[in-house]
Order: sequence, then C-alpha cells, then structure tokens
Amino acid sequence: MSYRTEEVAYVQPAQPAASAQATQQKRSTAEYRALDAAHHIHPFSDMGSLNRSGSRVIVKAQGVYLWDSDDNKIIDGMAGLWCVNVGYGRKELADAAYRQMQELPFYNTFFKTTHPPVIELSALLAELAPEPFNHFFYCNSGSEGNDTVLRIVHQYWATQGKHSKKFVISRKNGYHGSTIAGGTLGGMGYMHEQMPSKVENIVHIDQPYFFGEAEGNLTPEEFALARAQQLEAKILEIGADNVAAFIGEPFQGAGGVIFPASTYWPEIQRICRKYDILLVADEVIGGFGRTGEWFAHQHFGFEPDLITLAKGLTSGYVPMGAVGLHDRVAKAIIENGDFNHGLTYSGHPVAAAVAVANLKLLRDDKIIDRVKTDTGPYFQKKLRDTFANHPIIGEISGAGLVAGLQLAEDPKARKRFANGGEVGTICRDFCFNGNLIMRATGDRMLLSPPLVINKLEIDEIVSKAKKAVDATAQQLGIS
Ligand code: PXG
Repeated sequence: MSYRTEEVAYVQPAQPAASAQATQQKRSTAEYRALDAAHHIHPFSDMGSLNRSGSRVIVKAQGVYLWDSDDNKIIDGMAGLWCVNVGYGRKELADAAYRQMQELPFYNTFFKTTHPPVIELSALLAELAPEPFNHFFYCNSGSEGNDTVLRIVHQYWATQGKHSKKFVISRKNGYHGSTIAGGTLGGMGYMHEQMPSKVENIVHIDQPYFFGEAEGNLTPEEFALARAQQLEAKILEIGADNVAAFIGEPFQGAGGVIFPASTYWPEIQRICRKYDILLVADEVIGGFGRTGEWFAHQHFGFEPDLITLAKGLTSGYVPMGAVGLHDRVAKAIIENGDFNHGLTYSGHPVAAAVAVANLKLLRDDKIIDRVKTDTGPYFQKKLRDTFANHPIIGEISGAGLVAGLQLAEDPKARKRFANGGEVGTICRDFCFNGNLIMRATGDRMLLSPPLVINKLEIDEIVSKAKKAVDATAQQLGIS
C-alpha cells in the first residue's frame, strides 16, 4: 500500500484565465500565495508545509458554489465551515448589513443601553427556539459562547447557594472551540498538548462512537447507553455536590459527525436531572436546521438548560455567537444582581441585523422544512444507496444535511485503517482535485452543505464523493 500524505500542490497556470480577471481579481494566484505565505498565519495549520504548497485562494461564491483564483468552480460540501446555511450570495443579508451600517454601525449594549437590531433578534430567537428559551446573551463566536456558558453556569449555582458545584463534564473528541476554555472543554488531545494552561475543574468522559470504540457484541443502543452511564459514574466519583454541568454537541461535528444511538441523550438527561446538573447542548453546528429541525437537540428529543449558538445564526456572513438560557436559568441570572461578563461586540447591531435577515429567510423560505421533508431524506438515501457495500465505507452517519462517511479497512468487521488519518487525507486530496469540498476528520469524510442545496447539486456532491472514495480504494489496492 502506498500512502500519499503531502499537501496538495497546485499547478500554476501561465496566465490567469480571462474569466477570473472578470471576477474583480486584482492579483495573480502566484502573487496571492506569495503574500499569504509572507504575512498570514492560518488557523490549525502547519505553516511551513502550507507555504511550500500554497493555499487555494477562494475569490467568490454563489449558492453552493465557490470559485478559486484559477477560475475553478468548486461545489461546497461543507457550507464554508458548517455555517453558510442559506448559501452564498443572499442579497437579503447584504442589504441588512448595508442598511444597518448606515443607520447605526455600532453601539454597545453595556451601561443601560440597547438598540433595535438586538431587540428584534432576541424576540425572534425566542419565537423560533423551543418554549423555555426566551433569553439570549451575545458574543462573537462559538468559542466565546462556550466561555459564556461557563460563566452562566457558575453564576447560576452561586445564586442557588451551591458554591461547591464547580466541575463541568465534557467528552473526549468533542469540539467546543479554541479559546482556552473552549479548548479545555473540547476533548481534542492535540489541542490540549499545545495549551499553556487549562481551565480548572473540567473533566472528560468517553464519546458515543460506536463504529470505532464499541467492543464485543454490544448493539449500538446498548453501547450508547453504556457511554451515557459513564456520566453517572463520573458524577459519583466527583460527588454530585461538586458537579455543575455536562456539555455535549447533540452530534459531534468536527469529531466526525458522530451520531449517538437513540438511547444516549434520554439517559444523559435522566442522569443530569437525577443529580441536579445543568445540561448544555452545544448547537454551534447542529443549530439552525442542519438535521432538519431548528435545533439538533430537538432531533434527538432532549431538553437542555443552555444552548450555545453561532455559525448558522448569521449563516457565517458576519461573526456572531450567542447562548440561549432556559427560563429557569435566566430567572436566576436576571434576579440576582450583576452578571460580570460581556464583550465590546455583544449584540453588535450589524451582526444582529444580519442574523434577523438570515433567520427570516430560513423561516419564510421554508428552508429548514425542506431539509426535513425533502432534501435531507434525499441526501441521506442517496449516500446510503451509493455507498452500500462499498469496500472501504464502514458506516454512514447523519440526518438532514449532515453526514459522516467512515473509511474502513474492513467495513463488516468494523476494522479501521491502522494509520488513522492517512487514508482520510488521501481521500480529501482526491476531493480537492475533483473540485469538491469535503472535510476529513481522521478517517471520516464529512459533508454539511448549504441548506439551500437542490437535488441536482446533491447528486453532484455524491457522485464526486464516490469518485474520490473509489480513487482512494484504488490507490490502496482495495477493490
Ligand atoms: N462548538 C462547536 C460544536 C463547534 O463546532 C465551536 C464551538 C467554536 O466556534 P468558533 O466560532 O469559535 O470557531 C465550534 C467550531 C472543523 C472546524 O474543522 C469546526 C469548527 C471550527 C473550526 C473548524 O470541523 N467548529
């Protein structure tokens, strides 16, 4: 078997294509890459290696398509970074930002002030979110959302006089952001290794990853139940009086689109209620329609006390994050004096105006309804039909417009490839070269396209994904 793991190198065209120049291109690809390499440090990247191969320069987008600086048309199977839910190029959002920038580009929400966009957004979120969520706190990202969650959880227990409730339980291979608190909450070992210090009182339990971690003859339901019961064991180990909250993504996104079996979340909820522990759903990826429900916890049928929001809140057009508070938690925060937390841009008027336009589009164009009844089921069936009995596909997880494809050496025996991640990289490179954006997490290939995708575009994604997976199998000598 030969593996190819180096970064994708791009062939430089002698001249930029004429139509690329027509798309307001001011520099050649080579110039962009040279400047990027000279001055820009990318997130989560090996910059030495990236600068040698050069980044792909994305210059414009429309609907579900991107164009790079060499005028390649690329289908975006990842909605940017799990966020462009309404697709690219929606004038409604651009107009909202333009109008708001002229009217009131900035004002803060500290010192007894507020403004119309943040008021409209809060009222709209209360209408769209499940019944007990009527209050929202704003920030600029999912990471800050989870930092805010920790502050709210801490303040909540202080107001209840339960000062010893300090521990937060999270999961290995969960992702909750990259601030120090977000990174500590997340269970990514490679991030922990590079952190100068961690937030104290955060501990992790195992994830509900059936394909990769179930041993013996457990069914997916039995396995998920056992993994949920690790929460109870951890609470008993620490002492319920010391545990403040449990946080989890309803389905793990960056961790590989890991969908727990139906037994998981009801058991987590039962345990949280039994020991009086707040349940936090990190909805940064799952929120705003990804599974066909407004929020992913509705798909799994549980009721959190706090929800973290970002990404699809503005469809990524401008940065914004938020935390939704269950009435019970909100009441405690509201009625107990100062809550000493806030950011300059909490409830930024331009972001709030864009969020309102985005949410109205999702609601009034029935985009989420379509994911639930039409495009979501079509996407899931198409993937499952296309990859049925494929020699290197072990499972397909997902619902609505999110999916994870497990690459495996022996799908039936649930045997993963020995060099975790290398095969995913090979497949990712084939996708790249085939003008499909598909993310690789280890040996899981992930799809999360804009929610406005139509069936023809779904066919294009699935057929390009099939070509990439076939080419990967061929390169590995597996047929
Ligand atoms: N929670 C969840 C569940 C996320 O997926 C965050 C919090 C943090 O959000 P911000 O806005 O601070 O990035 C995320 C972010 C990937 C990838 O490679 C995923 C995320 C971010 C960057 C890369 O899949 N998710």
